[in-house]
Amino acid sequence: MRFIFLIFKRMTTVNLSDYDPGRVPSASEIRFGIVVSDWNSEITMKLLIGVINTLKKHDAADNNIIVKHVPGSFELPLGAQFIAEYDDVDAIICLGCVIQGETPHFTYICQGVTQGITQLNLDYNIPFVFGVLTTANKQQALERAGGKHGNKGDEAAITAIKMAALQRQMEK
Ligand code: DLZ
Repeated sequence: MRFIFLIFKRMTTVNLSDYDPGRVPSASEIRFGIVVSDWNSEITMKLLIGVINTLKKHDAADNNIIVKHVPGSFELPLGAQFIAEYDDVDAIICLGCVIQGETPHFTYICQGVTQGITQLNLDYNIPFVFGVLTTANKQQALERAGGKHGNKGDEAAITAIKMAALQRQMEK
């Protein structure tokens, strides 16, 4: 009975950043681009801090991390493409926060950014990581940007490291 309760408690209090990332390769030789949306900047700055802290925790060098800002999440794919075209990076992390409003705008922005980032992953030979929160309200976003559900930025950073390392491993 206690076992079932513990499983249930675990399911109801899951922290998104508690997942076991397994072995994370060193990021010391990896160059990262980060493109961050200024819309809902209170949230996106927290995601950015999560990404940078996690990259550094895995030995990324300061001068191997470049950060570019775009106005909103809809601009993330093009901002990421600019980095891919004009900078020399191994992985690009896209950070944004789309909060549902009263109109279908939310749906269109989410579709645009999701399809845009998916397309970039297939068009370029480097990973573009989807670090975009899509939430019903600001509270849900705060909970996923360093709150009770962890920081989505941490996960995005781990994904970028792993995918860049995989690419290097494959090209050898
Ligand atoms: C216009 C808009 C709205 C209503 N909501 C958001 C949002 O919740 N999160 C976000 O990142 N951006 C939002 N935007 C701005 C769009 O992403 C985009 O910047 C504008 O439509 C201009 O292309």
